[in-house]
Amino acid sequence: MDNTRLYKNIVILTGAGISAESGLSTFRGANGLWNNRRVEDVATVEAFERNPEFVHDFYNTLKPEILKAHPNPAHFALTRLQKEYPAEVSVITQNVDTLHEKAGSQNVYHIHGQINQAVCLNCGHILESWNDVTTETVCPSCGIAGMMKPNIVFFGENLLYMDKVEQLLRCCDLFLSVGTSGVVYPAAGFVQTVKYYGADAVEFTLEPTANNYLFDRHIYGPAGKTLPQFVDELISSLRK
Ligand code: BV8
Repeated sequence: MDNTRLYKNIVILTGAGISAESGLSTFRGANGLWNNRRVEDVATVEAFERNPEFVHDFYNTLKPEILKAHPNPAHFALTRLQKEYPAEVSVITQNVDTLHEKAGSQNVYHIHGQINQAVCLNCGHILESWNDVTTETVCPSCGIAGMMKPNIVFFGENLLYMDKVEQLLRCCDLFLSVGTSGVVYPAAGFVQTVKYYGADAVEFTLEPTANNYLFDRHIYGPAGKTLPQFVDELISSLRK
């Protein structure tokens, strides 16, 4: 990997680890969200059909903590990269929090959905709300009650923005994967796609991940420290 290379299309994939230093739990690490509950009971279509109140309640309880969280230096490093590096810089996030937007990032694609959105299963309207959404919530567009689902991509559901994502991955020449364990597909397979198209790929996590053999470079440590340093290196390389 050549640090002085001038990149044109940078794609960053983020996961729960980039929000860890903002105080938000990851899924599979120590006291992860999935540690004391079965994914099948919360984040699957069957779970929602079986017990929509339980699933709504799970996400409603996460909203206040996510709403009050602040972006950390890792989020701000990506915003700086977008502002100061002469390339198309896109953020594909698996996270349902809005910390990238709070840090001022543009071109953010929430492929697993967003906690502050619900979708009407009757008419497809997207309701933006940090308040509780329940089985009683009336859709402001079609007026039907009880058809709102958290706009979260459950296991077994297709991801959002995949046409745009496929186009970004094909044109990418630098791929950064930040704070993701590389176990959930198809996001965990994005690195394979960008490598096929000749990109350089760098992974930022705390420890080796499930798909780490596919990356050219591994930078272990808290992204709040490692990512600002890396962005600094990229921007200073412009002046060489
Ligand atoms: C789909 C919503 C087509 C809920 C989520 C068998 C084999 C392979 C694949 C499959 C299979 N069977 C089924 C599948 C497909 C399945 C899948 O991948 N399953 C896996 C688990 C085996 N995928 C799907 O179903 C996807 N859809 O494929 O559609 C289809 C259609 C019909 C039928 C079949 C297929 C849908 C996937 C989306 C599921 N929804 N979340 C919610 O968010 O509440 S997934 C969930 O995991 C989150 O979105 C999360 O973002 C994602 C990944 O987790 P991570 O972000 O990586 O978090 P994690 O805790 O795991 O790791 C944190 C990392 O950060 C660690 O590496 C750690 O080291 C690091 N870290 C921690 N702190 C820091 C740090 N790094 C840096 N600094 C720090 N400070």
